[in-house]
Amino acid sequence: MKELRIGIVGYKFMGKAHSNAWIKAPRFFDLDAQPVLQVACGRHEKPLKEFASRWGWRHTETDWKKLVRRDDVDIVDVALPQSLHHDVAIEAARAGKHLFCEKPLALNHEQAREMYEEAEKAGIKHYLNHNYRRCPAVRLAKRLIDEGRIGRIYHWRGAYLQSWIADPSFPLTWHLRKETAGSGPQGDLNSHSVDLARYLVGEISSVSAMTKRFIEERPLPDEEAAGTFKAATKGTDTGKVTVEDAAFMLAEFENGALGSFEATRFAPGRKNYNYFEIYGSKGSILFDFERMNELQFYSNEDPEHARGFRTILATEPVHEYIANWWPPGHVIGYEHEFVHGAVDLLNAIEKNEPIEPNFYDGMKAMEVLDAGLRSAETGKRVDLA
Ligand code: SOE
Repeated sequence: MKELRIGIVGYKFMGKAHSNAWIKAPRFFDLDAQPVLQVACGRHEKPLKEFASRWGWRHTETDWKKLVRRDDVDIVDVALPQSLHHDVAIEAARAGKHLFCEKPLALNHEQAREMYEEAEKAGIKHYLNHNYRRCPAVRLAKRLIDEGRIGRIYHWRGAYLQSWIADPSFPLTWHLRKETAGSGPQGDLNSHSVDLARYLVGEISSVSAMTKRFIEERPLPDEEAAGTFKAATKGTDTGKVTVEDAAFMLAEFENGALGSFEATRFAPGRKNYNYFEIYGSKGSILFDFERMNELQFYSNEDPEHARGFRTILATEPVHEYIANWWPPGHVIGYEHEFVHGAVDLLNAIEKNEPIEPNFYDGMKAMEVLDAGLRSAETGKRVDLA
């Protein structure tokens, strides 16, 4: 069987999620090409070797420039902080490698546009991993919308709320510095919500936003313990936080719908509350990632005496991706979305078909997110081109 050899850059949270996806994809799905965990790349040799041996990567490389040029790599998997996406993805595209890239696509719209243009010029497949699009319940939401069951969409209401930096003693990790993260929850969390809103509702035409920073200074992190949710501090030195702590945005869509987006990492009790509601002329949809196997659906077409939100457990074989997993009611989880992304990219390469979201979607989302930050700065509504 044909092989598609992966070279992954990055070995932390996303490195693990992606490795698991490449391993599971051919076990649960019929593929025309077998993914091979060929090379893992990271700057620090010891943890890199441990990662490679735990997940079964055949080789290691400590310089990403060498990795992207290797003849034994067909797909470069960018599992890095966003400040590194631009350079790695562009070099990989120029070397003719297909791309599986973490979100948000880049630090800003300009970088994202360059990445999209280079990827298109190179003629490679480029996939941007907004994993929540590949949740079967979200696919069901899309299906209900496409079938016309929601009718004309009036409202998008999105909230992506977390709490992992609410403690002021949480250190100044890369997520809290503009040069490494680009922005705070606007890029980290609203990028997911904007992607879902573009997928389900349509293109956004203007935004108006407010952002807020609650904690100005934080202790410096212990470099070895830079893990996302439990990073440790070193000493008593502090540094300035340079991104927002919360970003709230209103939006108008090209089809006339109105939307709201709330993103914060200061919501105690909310762990990974990725939530949206869609209201239309014929019905409504509600999704809560922490109940990711379920979709709430209300239909005006139900008999009047039986109207009310119903909970659909999206674990039947008719629900996208599910037939490859377990029997009905045997629920799936976060990591399955990554497997679906890996499967879809491998198939897109083999069948030479398009895949979404891709760098175009990342560029469009980044345009909206940047416009939101500009609006927050100037206090004015910003129209998109
Ligand atoms: C941290 O906020 C984070 O890991 C995001 O970076 C991810 O994109 C999101 O899926 C979960 O939370």
